[in-house]
Amino acid sequence: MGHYRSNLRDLEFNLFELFGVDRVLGSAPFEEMDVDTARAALTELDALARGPVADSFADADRHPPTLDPETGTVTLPESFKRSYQAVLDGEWWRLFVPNQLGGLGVSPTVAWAGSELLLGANPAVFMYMAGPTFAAILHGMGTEWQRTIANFMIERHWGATMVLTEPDAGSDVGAGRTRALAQPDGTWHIEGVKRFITSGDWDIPENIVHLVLARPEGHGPGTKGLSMFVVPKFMPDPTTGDPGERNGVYVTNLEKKMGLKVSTTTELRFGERTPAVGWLVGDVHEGIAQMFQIIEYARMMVGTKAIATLSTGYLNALDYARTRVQGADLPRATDKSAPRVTIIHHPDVRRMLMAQKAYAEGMRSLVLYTATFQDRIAAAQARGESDELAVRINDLLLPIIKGVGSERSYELLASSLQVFGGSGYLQDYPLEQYLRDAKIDTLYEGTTSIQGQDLFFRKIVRDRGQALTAVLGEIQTFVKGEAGNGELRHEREALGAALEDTEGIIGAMVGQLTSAADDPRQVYKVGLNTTRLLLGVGDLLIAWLLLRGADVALRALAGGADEGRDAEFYRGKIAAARWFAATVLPELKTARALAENTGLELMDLAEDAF
Ligand code: ST9
Ligand code: FAD
Repeated sequence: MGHYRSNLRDLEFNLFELFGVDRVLGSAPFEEMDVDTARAALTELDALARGPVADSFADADRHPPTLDPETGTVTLPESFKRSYQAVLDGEWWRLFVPNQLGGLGVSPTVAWAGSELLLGANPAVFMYMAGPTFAAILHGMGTEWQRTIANFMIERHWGATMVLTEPDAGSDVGAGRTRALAQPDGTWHIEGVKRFITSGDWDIPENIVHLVLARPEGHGPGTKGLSMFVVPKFMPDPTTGDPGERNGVYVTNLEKKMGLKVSTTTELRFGERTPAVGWLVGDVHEGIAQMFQIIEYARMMVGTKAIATLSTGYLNALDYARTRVQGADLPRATDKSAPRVTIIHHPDVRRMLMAQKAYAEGMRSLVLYTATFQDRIAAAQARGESDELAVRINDLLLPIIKGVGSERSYELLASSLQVFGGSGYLQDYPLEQYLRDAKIDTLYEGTTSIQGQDLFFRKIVRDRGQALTAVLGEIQTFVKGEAGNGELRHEREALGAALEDTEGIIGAMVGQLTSAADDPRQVYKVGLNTTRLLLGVGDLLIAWLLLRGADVALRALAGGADEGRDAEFYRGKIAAARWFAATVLPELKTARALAENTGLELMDLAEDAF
């Protein structure tokens, strides 16, 4: 059996039992997909993910890509290429491509559910598939010529990168120094050094298109002075797309990393050997806003990747706990002749397993709940309308998926490994690689600090609380409702208290921000609380979604769910929700007290005292 343990049952539970995605399938723009086709697609993806995609997971880690510094070309391990090819052959690269550009007509909910399967099995395979998806975004904002390039990217399966980071411009993208020089023929020459660029070179696609942020001469400082350029590795023939002359962008370093080794992380130098020719995207200087269309997609992807890894980590740990025999059952621990039991009998192992289960399933619900707003956005667009509230809520939830998804997954993957005891530390099991591969998720696409700030300053304060109020309002309705038919009364009360505590944290932070108008140092207090808020809102949402799931499960059981697998599945959903409400939600009270009593001691402390 391969390393990957998927949870197709829970994905389908979320889609069709919890969020009623069947209601949007079959109507524009998803008219080509009904529930049966969606289920069939997920079943096929599941088999592909557990089989050929997962196959190269360990081998590609042990035999990472190599760089030829002379030519700047990168060679991927053969085993990995086979996994990539299997996804390509299955036409799954069309997953996020809109219908009119050759997509599969899949709703975002179904597409993200399918993505979890690939991201859990071998995340780098998914990431190398960026070309057609980035092309679809470029198509939406590019000039006619750039739309032609986008079509080449889709039809010919080119690679693509997003190129922001520089040695002195990481979180602070606006500090970028890469220059763009306008040419008389309307093209631009890009000059500078970018670092940490994912998929900067690899030896499968015939061409790679770099989407690069650079500062045109004379433009102002910060992110607003940056523009976005399309810079191909090979200049394409304008009619056929055939790769022509080599463009002046080269990989000059391949980073050696802790994990996710098969995903190349490269230094890219522009314009050092020959000019690096690019085109200004859309002929407008709106680089950071354009790049954020890609970043938003990538942040959702990173959160989903992390959560997918936690889920397989948990299911591997569960398998191990069911078979590993060690020690006696605790009530008989003093009886030295008592039979030895499997470790799933031990309370502390159960504690670890339940934390992993509840977070993995709760965060899966969070991803798919967010995707329901992407479904709404797409459906409104198909009607020629715009669903502003759905856009705002999607924006609000993205930093939570990315920030909470990555932090909690990494933290709990350590517990998955712990369940294996010393064996988890060995390469005999996938856990040590899961942990190494998942650490990056708290770092790239904006660190957790950046997600927390994005949540508070942009998605709450700047939004004037509109999206937040809508979501918290739904939670309040659930608290006051009858969900669970009496059986979830205590849990709904706990959720109500946690909702008040979350509002308390936000209230405290808004107060701190307001007092910064008179005393600017007060804003430090906000900065001391942004990650606390991020994790707290995450816990609140996870609890709410788990309880909604428990409500569905209770009704399924009352309706006579199949004894055996199905009934146990539903009982597991109820148990996870109850455990989360009883164990995690009370922590929000402490978080609130800490937020309300935040002082400036930490900021007053001299650096030498640290
Ligand atoms: C990276 C890549 O890390 C990692 C992995 C790449 C993997 C690629 C592969 C992807 C997978 C694809 C696969 C598909 C396959 C599918 C098929 C499979 C089978 N939302 O606040 P201000 C904009 S890349 C929207 O003043 P500062 C906005 O335009 C590197 N827009 O910021 C705003 O203007 P306005 C990632 C936002 O102080 C403007 O920015 N690096 C948002 O100037 C200025 O805003 C990072 O992420 C937002 N949330 O700059 C950098 N926020 O206000 C992290 C800002 O007028 N750092 N804008 O609307 C930050 O995010 C900083 O906060 C900063 C600050 C740079 C924005
Ligand atoms: P820094 O910005 O130096 O941050 C260091 C620490 O300080 C962090 O803990 C951070 O949270 C904190 N910090 C920084 N600023 C603030 C602040 N204002 N407030 C509070 N805390 C702050 N980039 C691309 O453009 N394209 C890619 O494809 C890409 N792929 C990557 C792949 C890998 C494997 C890696 C490691 C990185 C990749 N990156 C890519 C870059 C990645 O997005 C950056 O590493 C990330 O944005 C953080 O920047 P930094 O590493 O310079 O850290």
